[in-house]
Amino acid sequence: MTLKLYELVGAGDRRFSPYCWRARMALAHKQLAAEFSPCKFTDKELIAFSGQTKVPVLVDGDDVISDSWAIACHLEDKYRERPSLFGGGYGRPLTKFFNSWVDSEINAALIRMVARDIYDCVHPHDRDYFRSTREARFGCSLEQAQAERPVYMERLRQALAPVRTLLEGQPYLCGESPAYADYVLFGTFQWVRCASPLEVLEATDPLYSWRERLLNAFDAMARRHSRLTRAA
Ligand SMILES: N[C@@H](CCC(=O)N[C@@H](CS)C(=O)NCC(=O)O)C(=O)O
Repeated sequence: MTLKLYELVGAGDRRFSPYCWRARMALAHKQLAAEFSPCKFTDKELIAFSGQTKVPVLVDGDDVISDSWAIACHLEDKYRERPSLFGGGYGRPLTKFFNSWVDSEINAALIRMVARDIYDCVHPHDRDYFRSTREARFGCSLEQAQAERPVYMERLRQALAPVRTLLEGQPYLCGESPAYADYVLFGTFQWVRCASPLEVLEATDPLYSWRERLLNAFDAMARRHSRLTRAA
């Protein structure tokens, strides 16, 4: 039975959602083929069967799963014989903590830094929706949010310090090979890479080399996608 992942699509077929990238990388890790079904922000009717309004949504036979964390747990539990996303034991709760930390500390800072750039890359039919919902959330215009970039860049640099220290001693957050915690944070960098010209990592940063390794993973799946927006 083919798995189907509903994922966000922008102008020019860009796939830039950080949460959809988590699901894509998790599927690749589990060596599962899937059909990818594009869904604009305003295509709410396409995913109404899932009982909520956000992507990613995974359809796996009779199972319909929304939320990237729930999708990762579903894949781990249903495909136990395949490479593990969490590594067993306390790997899952610790990864859940990391998932929440990335959402609240990293993604929340980054969205303000690239909100105006994302506006340019969402599908033209989604632009008004994106602007009105995000400006209501930020309490200011997309342009004002993005103008605060230096403040949030510094906040991001400080927040990522422990991750940087870890990557000075090992190639992936999960050790010698990547697993779900790597995909959680990678989704964030892939989001920025696909949606904005902003380079948030310097070439000397251990996070930069880590991101390069993940761009090359699974036959360079993520690198091929970011070619839509970047030369590399
Ligand atoms: N906690 C959810 C967040 C999913 C989410 O926010 N998805 C965005 C796309 S990046 C979305 O569908 N937004 C719909 C909207 O803003 O209307 C997850 O981890 O999957």
